[in-house]
Amino acid sequence: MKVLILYPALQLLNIKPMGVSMLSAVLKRDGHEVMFFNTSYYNQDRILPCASMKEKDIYPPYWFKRAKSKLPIPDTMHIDVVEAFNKSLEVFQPNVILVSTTFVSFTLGYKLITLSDARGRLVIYGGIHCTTNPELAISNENVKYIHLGEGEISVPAILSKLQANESIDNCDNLWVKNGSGSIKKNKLVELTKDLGELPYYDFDIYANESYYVRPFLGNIYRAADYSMSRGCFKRCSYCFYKNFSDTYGIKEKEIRRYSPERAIEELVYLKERYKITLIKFYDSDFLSVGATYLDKFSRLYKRYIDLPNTSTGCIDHVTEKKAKYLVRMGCRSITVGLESGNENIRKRLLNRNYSNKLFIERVKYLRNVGIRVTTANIIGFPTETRKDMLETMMLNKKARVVYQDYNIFFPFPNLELTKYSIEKGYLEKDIKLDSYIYPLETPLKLEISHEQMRNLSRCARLYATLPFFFIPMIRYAERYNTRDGLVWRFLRRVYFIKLHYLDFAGLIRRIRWEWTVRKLSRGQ
Ligand code: B12
Ligand code: SF4
Repeated sequence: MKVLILYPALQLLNIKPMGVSMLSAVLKRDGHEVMFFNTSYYNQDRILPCASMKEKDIYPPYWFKRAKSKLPIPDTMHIDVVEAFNKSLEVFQPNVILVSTTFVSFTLGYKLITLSDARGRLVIYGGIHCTTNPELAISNENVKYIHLGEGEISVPAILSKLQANESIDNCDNLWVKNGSGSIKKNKLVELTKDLGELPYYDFDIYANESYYVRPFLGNIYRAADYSMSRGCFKRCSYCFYKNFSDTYGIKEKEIRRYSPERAIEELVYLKERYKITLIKFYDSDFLSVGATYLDKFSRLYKRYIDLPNTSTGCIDHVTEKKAKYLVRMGCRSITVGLESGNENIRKRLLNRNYSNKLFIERVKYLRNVGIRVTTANIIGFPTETRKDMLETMMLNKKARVVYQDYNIFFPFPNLELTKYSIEKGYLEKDIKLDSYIYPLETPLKLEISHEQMRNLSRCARLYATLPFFFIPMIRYAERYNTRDGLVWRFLRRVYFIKLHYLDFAGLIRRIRWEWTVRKLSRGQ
């Protein structure tokens, strides 16, 4: 059968989505033909949900100038996405269209399907949004099929029904809307127990060079996006994983993982087939891996892969031992989700139980072996004040975090923290969330105004990175300067000079890294 996978990504996103790479691999293993369509490589004006997005105000480009200039931009950016999609449909003539969605991308995908010639075709929506918010997803007019949960077992079963010209209305993991509007909710299949049974990720669908090219620590690499686990030890109140694990009855500390040998086997394959020079591990929490596993994995990695890599994880899972193993496997940088620097908010609201002291100590473990630490932060949680938000920046500063991202909290429907926000009056119950731009706008009613929060978020990296004597100027830029203001532009320039040209910390990091490698090779 011919399957078109639609990935309705918003921004120019040069990732290879892992769910899609896996679905494609599973489908090809069963002899199906796959075409991939990514909206983010086209002009999206016709499908963007609100005006400010059309004005290209989605992500603050002023921070990315330097990096962007090095990335190849696909030459399709001027083409209308609906036209391009119609052309793909005409050329490929798919039997079924699979739309892979998160909350933000669902609206884009739905609009594209509605405006395009796909309207009359068989369309199945799936992915994280449909799994977390099935009721909301299927309530849209013209959505007949949605898929919940993982697709490795259920999607091949759906395809074989289609191939045999049989109805798919009884297939596991599917919710089906009938003509009368009633919904048939089929049962969920169990999750794949042994990840080792899965095929290798399929990157053949990513023909454009932009999917591979990544700037990293001043160099350009060909990157593979990889994950060797499913699941997470944590149950953060703002994350889909809490709902997912409740649905499947997954216990805490239960993570499905490839064996070290299986992961290495696949990485060797990917490295050779796609001429990979950098691995990006996108596991929910790469650091949750045990020390014994990491010891073995890092030895095999050093022997058979030996490529620089970067990963994401939770800081409380770092130990001194694991930090050394990470260096052995060539890890140069780790992104940790700090989210809030206020201990009380982190523990009480977010379900993240560690202290600021522990955060600083564990960042130090990584810094001591020469691994760069970057953080993902969120401001604008319910109850949060400007002072709390500043604490996040100050904790980053205190822990000497090299680089940080700051998003404004967005209450994805059906999550614990969203329900809390409604219950406590921070969020209206029936608010239309997709008219707010994620992650730049908040639908929450907070003590701090929306504009003030956006200004603070614009200045957040300055607060966290520049020396203390700049603080009065930053405060001025936050209060009185727009992003074209003179003081703001001056500070931004100082920030870039510090980050890129006066990077003494980077120099020390490199020396520490080499030192650790030497110590490890001497068996210390
Ligand atoms: C890794 C990750 C990323 C990586 C992705 C790297 C990559 N190359 O894929 C990066 C950092 C780039 C990223 C970016 C973003 N992410 Co993210 N990310 C995750 C994370 C940790 C894992 C997702 C994953 O890959 N899972 C493994 C794959 C195999 O599963 P999967 O995608 O769900 O696919 C399976 C099924 O869903 C199903 N399936 C998928 N699509 C379809 C379609 C059909 C038709 C069918 C039948 C089945 C099906 O089959 C697949 C195989 O089993 C999750 C949290 C978590 N623990 O899951 C957040 C998460 C998905 N991210 C989230 C968000 C918000 C984002 C961003 C918007 C953040 C930002 N500030 O920009 C962007 C958006 C990217 C986009 N265009 O959509 C949210 C989404 C919330 C929501 N309700 O929508 C999550 C859930 C975290 C959270 N806060 O709850 N993310
Ligand atoms: S640590 Fe990350 S993936 Fe795990 S529950 Fe929290 S936000 Fe979700």
